[in-house]
Amino acid sequence: MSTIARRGIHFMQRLNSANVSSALLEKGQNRGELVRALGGAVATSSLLGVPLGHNSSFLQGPAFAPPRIREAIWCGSTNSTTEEGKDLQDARVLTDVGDVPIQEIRDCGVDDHRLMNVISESVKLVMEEDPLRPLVLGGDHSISFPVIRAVSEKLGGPVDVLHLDAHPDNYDAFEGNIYSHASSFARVMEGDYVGIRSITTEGRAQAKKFGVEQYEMRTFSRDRHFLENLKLGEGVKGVYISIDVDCLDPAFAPGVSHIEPGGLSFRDVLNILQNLQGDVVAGDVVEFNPQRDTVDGMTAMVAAKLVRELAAKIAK
Ligand SMILES: [Mn+2]
Repeated sequence: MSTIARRGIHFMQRLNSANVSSALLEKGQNRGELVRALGGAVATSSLLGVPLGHNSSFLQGPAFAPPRIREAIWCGSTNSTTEEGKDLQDARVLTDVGDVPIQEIRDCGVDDHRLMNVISESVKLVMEEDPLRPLVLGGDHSISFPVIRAVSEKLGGPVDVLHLDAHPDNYDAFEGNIYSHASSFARVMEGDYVGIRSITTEGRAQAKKFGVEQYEMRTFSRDRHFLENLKLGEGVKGVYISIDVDCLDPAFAPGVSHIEPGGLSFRDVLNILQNLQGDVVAGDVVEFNPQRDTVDGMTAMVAAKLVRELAAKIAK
């Protein structure tokens, strides 16, 4: 039996032992309802896969990432506890609502404008199920725009965006594509960026235009103390964290489309995440490209640990 199937059975056994009503278990499809029945969760991270890779300017492999990340989250080589001690097997910490069927929708001839709306609507559906909060598995970085739009619309106001990336992704329309993975943050239009090390003149001009704070790798050692003690989300609806796996140095995460040496270490990213003060309302982990990973799936494990620690940050 696959690990994921076995985990599904454990999930149902836990619900049974927690005296969740059998009528609810039989319906069984509504994760929000099941988590509420367990009681005691203020916020539960809910995986939502968005297997979209066609807005990449170079390679399209990120479309294959969500199942590889799930497999790595539940891989028997590690346990289900996060660094600060949350148990991912507890459905109040982490649950999963599956993938948006991106390819099937595209096969019906749906264009990108409508596809972005489908992604936004899917995120809103997750958020309707209190206490679920979306933790989105990319996909290329173009998905952050419809996800952040949905989170902000659903919460009724702006959120602070913490964006960790080798690239600012703020071209107005990269190669003419307004939905390009290199343009998602021009659409989002505001946020704080960390880890930038591949930036063009347009990237700097766009950041200035939108009032974005950028922290570059070349000055990271100077900014480290500040970035590892961020306080975000005050006066807005919360904090959104978008992690492009290529924010990491390729020594830590070779399985990405755009290999850019000189990045953050895995521990740098965890320090930023774990010390961040603020209400994290949603997030994404994007741009893992399984087609460029090592044979033993090292980057899948790296992406999975980013998801696990981000899940712990969201859940309470
Ligand atoms: Mn990037």
